[in-house]
Amino acid sequence: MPQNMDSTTEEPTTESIPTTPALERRPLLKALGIGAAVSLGSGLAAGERDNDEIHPNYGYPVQNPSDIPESLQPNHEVQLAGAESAPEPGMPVSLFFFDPIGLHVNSGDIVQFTFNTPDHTVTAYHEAIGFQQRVPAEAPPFSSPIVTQGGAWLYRFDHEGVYDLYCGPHHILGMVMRVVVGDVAEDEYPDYLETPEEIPPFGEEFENLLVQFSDETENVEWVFPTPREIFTTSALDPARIQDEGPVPYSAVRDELADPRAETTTTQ
Ligand SMILES: [Cu+2]
Repeated sequence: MPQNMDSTTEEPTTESIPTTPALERRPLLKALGIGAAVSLGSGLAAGERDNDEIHPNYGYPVQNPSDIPESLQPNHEVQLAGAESAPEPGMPVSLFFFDPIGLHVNSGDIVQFTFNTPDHTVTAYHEAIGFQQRVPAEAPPFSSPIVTQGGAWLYRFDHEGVYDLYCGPHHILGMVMRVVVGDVAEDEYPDYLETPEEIPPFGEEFENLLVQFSDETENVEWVFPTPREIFTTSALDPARIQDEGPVPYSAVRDELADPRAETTTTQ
């Protein structure tokens, strides 16, 4: 009996040898990329894109505007621009800006944002991104990546209303813009147009900080236009954007340079 037991336990150990090639097949499958092919077939993995779809959160970046497919040809274009000359005395110091800075589009229109200068984003004011939501309630939080210089980013504006946007790297320097989607009558204006105090002032914040940390900065003056100042110009009034079409950056800059010019006409 013990001999039989020994022979039965010995047999499987000798017979188990043929199973080793089966185990070695796994690295081979991996090397051939067969595992990867299976997951690709199950749909788009996170971060990949369908070539004809503008992602609701991340839009559609291209390294070169000539790479934009025929089905995504834009209806409008906005430049992400930088100042070409030194600012004149008395003018706000606008180093980077959207141009046009006010735009009227139809619901479903595609806007191409062209990165003429480096290091920008196109980002929605949204609670999920850390600011008061200043896009329609149905709009998701969205942002472009930092697209390479000369590239572009597409976004489709699907919801009627007012979209306030900013550039992440240059928000503090007043790089913001407004898009009005569809026909928005004055009695349909969103509540956030009534709360400009929720828009970062930056200037006041930084003046206060600088004074706190050094006596030498007591008389410091913030020379950049603040997002709050820009959004409250009459040039970016949603009715005016709808009536007059694209608002060039220069309209806002000129208004900020001499605010009395706007008020004297009404007095
Ligand atoms: Cu920027």
